[in-house]
Amino acid sequence: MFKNLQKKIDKSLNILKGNNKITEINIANSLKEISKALIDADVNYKIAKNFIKKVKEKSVGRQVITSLNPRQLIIKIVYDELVLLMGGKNKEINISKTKNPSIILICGLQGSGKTTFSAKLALFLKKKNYYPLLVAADIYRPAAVDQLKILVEKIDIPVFSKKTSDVLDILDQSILYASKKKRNVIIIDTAGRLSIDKVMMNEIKNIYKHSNPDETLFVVDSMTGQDAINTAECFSNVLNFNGIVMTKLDGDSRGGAAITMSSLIGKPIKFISNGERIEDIEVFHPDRIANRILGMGDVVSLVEKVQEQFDEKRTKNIYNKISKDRFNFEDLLEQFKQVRKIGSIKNIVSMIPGMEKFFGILNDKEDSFKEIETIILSMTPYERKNPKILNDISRRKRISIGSGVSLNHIDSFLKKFYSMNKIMKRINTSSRQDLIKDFLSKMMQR
Ligand SMILES: Nc1nc2c(ncn2[C@@H]2O[C@H](COP(=O)(O)OP(=O)(O)OP(=O)(O)O)[C@@H](O)[C@H]2O)c(=O)[nH]1
Ligand SMILES: [Mg+2]
Repeated sequence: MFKNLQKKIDKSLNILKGNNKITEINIANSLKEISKALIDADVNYKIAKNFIKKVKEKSVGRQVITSLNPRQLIIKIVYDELVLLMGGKNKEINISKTKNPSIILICGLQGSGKTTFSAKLALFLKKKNYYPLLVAADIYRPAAVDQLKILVEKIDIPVFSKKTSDVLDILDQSILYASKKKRNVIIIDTAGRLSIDKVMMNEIKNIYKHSNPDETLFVVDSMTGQDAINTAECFSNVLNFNGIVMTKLDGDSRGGAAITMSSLIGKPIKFISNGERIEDIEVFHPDRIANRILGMGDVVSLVEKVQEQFDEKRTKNIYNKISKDRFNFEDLLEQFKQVRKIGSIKNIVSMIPGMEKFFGILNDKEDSFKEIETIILSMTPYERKNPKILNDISRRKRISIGSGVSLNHIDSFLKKFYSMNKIMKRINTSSRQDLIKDFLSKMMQR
């Protein structure tokens, strides 16, 4: 799924490798390729164009946090836009907590995968400790009942069926059956229908009204590409379904429909069905799919963490402290903690080229991190807030004994801290983040 798209996007982003600033020129080619990749994946041209426009707006001129490179930042921006395009947050299936049984209605075109999905959903819900009952409400295809029974025979989920031409009667009977068998969720598998077939569309409307479902899912075959979107649109004009199920995403589907469906129809994709086995069902999480499409989950989470660390407010605060000579040991400790949050130091360095500058010629600085931390933790709170009082040798001696760090090391740490503070105060830099990073990196050097 999405393999081709992923390959192409990866290639387009690699154009940015080696650049250390985002400019309109250096991302233009990259964005052109991303747009092509989306269109090749069957994303509608207008959507692809709009997508690129948004990515461009968010990236050009944006200052790259120096520990990130433009490629990483663009990956994050593309990722965010993809998540938004796919509907943002995952929307869960509605199952009533009060109504017993809760009713789920499955509808869609012929052959879209309704019956297979109904069985998959039953297993999915069983694993979530529900007691589902499948209802065969396809009165036109006698084999449909057997198909359901075969699908679920190994997983011990009952199927309700009845030979009748009255589909509403099946619904009524199934509810009675469910309460007798202590089943708390009913999944109604309906016959396939075309949106232009008035009789059949009327039937589904009646089923909908009569069963008053807590959740109505529209099943659509992703292999039909743009047509999938058109059918969903037609159905949504007739039936107010809550969510979409995209099936056959394991096949030759290029994925475009799955990417654009929810923004075009205005309803969330709730599940994807990606295989013929009954276990092949997945809750649709836009963020996870975006990760899959980009194939760079580690970069995305890294950028998120780095952005969080260098959030503007905190940076401003530290900057103010440094420039007013009020940066103290507690602040330093806090900065170390923030850096640590990003992950192990070695990992950071291997993942972000810019970080190396941050830590200087950093190989194994974990030790000096620890040593500084130990020194600071051996100070009294008052000392941490007032670095200058450590001029007093007796205090330094006490800290040395408490921390087990030699007086020499403590003195050299303090010397650096005082002089860095002085220098930083005077430096006129355009980037506050650079200033703070330089500060920390100098502190790490011995
Ligand atoms: N590869 C693949 N095949 C699927 C998937 N879902 C369904 N199929 C296959 O698609 C065909 C049609 O699936 P059904 O579940 O019978 O579709 P339906 O919508 O119930 O069909 P009708 O009831 O005739 O309208 C079957 O051969 C399924 O095995 C899927 O996610 N991946
Ligand atoms: Mg069927």
